[in-house]
Amino acid sequence: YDAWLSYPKLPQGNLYTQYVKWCGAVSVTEEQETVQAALREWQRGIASMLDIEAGASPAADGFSVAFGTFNGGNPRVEAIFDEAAGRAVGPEGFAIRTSLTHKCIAVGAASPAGVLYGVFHLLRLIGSLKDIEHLDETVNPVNALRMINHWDNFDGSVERGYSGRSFLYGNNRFTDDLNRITDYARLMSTAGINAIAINNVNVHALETLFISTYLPDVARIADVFRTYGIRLFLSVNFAGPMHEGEVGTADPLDAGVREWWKTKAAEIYTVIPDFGGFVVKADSENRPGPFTYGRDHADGANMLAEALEPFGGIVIWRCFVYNCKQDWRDRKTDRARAAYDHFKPLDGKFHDNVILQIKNGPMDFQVREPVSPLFGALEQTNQVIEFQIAQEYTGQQRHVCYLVPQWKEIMEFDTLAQGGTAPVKHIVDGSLWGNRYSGVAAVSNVGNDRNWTGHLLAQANLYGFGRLAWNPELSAEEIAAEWIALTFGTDAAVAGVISRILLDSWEIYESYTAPLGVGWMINPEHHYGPNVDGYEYSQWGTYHYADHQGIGVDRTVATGTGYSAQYMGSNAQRYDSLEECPDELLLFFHHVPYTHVLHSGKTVIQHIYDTHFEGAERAAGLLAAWSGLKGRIAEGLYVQVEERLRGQAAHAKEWRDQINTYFYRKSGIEDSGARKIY
Ligand code: GCW
Repeated sequence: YDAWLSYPKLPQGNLYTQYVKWCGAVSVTEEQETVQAALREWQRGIASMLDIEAGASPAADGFSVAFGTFNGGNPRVEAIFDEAAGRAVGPEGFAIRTSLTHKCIAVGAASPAGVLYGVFHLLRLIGSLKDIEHLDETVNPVNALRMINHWDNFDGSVERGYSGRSFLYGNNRFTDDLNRITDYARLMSTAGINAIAINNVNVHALETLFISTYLPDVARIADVFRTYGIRLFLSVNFAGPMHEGEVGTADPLDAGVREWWKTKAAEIYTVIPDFGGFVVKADSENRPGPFTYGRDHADGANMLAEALEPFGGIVIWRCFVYNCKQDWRDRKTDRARAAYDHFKPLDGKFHDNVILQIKNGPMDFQVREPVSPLFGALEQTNQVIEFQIAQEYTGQQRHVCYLVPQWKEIMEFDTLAQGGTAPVKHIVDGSLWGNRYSGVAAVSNVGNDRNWTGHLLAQANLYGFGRLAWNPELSAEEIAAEWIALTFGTDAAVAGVISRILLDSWEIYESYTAPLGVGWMINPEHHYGPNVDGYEYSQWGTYHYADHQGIGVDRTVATGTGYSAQYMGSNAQRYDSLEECPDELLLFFHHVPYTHVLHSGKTVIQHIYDTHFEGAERAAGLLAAWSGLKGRIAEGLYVQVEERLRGQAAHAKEWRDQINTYFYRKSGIEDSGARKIY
């Protein structure tokens, strides 16, 4: 339950002695609630890790820790940081410095939230056994918006939730358990999150009333979040004005509709003065939107933006827009093209308090997809990238799949925008185009399960997302190491095993599921488990086109959907070319015979067999590796992961067999290794 705020007890030794020396006294002078929350976190952490109380008065030998805002009146903070030091610290950043002269480690920040981030930074250093006697760092978050999207419904269900039910609502009521929400806010803020949308983007009837009838309940959650530097957002129903029967249309150009939204915005800000804004899924998967009135997404988004602008609110408009009533015979309509086709022509038409939220890939959070070509294509539009921490298509938190390496790869992808080096990370952090708003968002993976995420190891994705959003330069290894130390303690052998499991897990999951970027091959609706043709004849535009000769989607310019041309320069060329296309995305871009030879030297069919046999074996290996931890970590933690890894190993075999058998029968080609194919 405490996750990365467990603060495991540290081993005796030189560093332990060092920590005890410095941390026995703490000086905080501000009453401000966020600074006080930081103090509570500090005292909790120190008591648990070091077994000492951090008292208010300096210890006899004079060593102490002090923290506060630069102008908050804490004499030690003010003595240790001069004005120049303060200037280097951004609105949410902090400086941390060990002063031997003052015998004080000071954390100074421009804002209370910065103090909280800084204090947790120091706790993290201690929790990972780092020296704290020579600190001198200034740390600012790279991304301004670091956001979590909940897909929680008012009835307590969670769309694509794999960790129990919602802890925000149940039975169409807001929860009374503000303690859990407070702990959630602690977890989120210490991971660096500063914005949370609390309800599903599919806004149903009652949730439509969150901006009216239920506003007081929403405000109670916003109060909790505020203490932890988190702004609350709501997903809204584009047809809201009609829903309440006050206006007969939701046409964004209708004066009455515009007035309605303005009034709503004003009402919201009277009770939640720091309200973040709206998240909107419109004209997507049967949700209402501006298309009904012959208007476009810019008309829709701008209308809401005008209503929020006077209060500093923003509109986060999702780009997950595509035709979900397709016919598999139609080879020209391509879901992958949709986001770009819809939004590229609107570049520059959005108000500057609108942010487009773009899923990382053109399809839908598959284990492997190319990066959305909208990144780099929108030069005059604020944008955030949307990841999915919830493992909808990556094992649903029954399989371990540490997603930070995938997110890193996406952030590093060079879009070649402006003809130069333009990785996704520089687009979403706003530095490439100098956007007013920018950042990173992700769909949450938490629920009311005791351990928050169902699979204990899925906590690493939640923590990892926050850390990566804060600083995309952190490596997947570093993030894993931090999370492991904070959760399991500092035993190096334990860390080695867990780190390996995490870092191998994405590749392993990919290897026994859908091959070479083709995606899907899952059971319809709930999306769990293998079903090669599960989506092959559906309306959702998710096909692999496997027949007895070959497999893959032709997205080339000459003979396919032309999707490859949505990329820039050599990216377009590389994907379009059968010779140059990277193996892992081959079937995303090309339809090839099973005998096509990959860069790896293997045929496509042999690749499928090999990866599936190896993948299932490696999944079993994860369980074996974990078994080595028995007795070395808390039994409760050990057992829950063991149970999941056991399930994964068995399920990976099922994947292996379903996929291999299907393609063996389709292709009629034998496995060169003559292994058992059912
Ligand atoms: O990934 C798909 C999910 C839907 C989801 C949709 C979206 C909230 O299967 O459950 O709806 O994407 O992102 O809007």
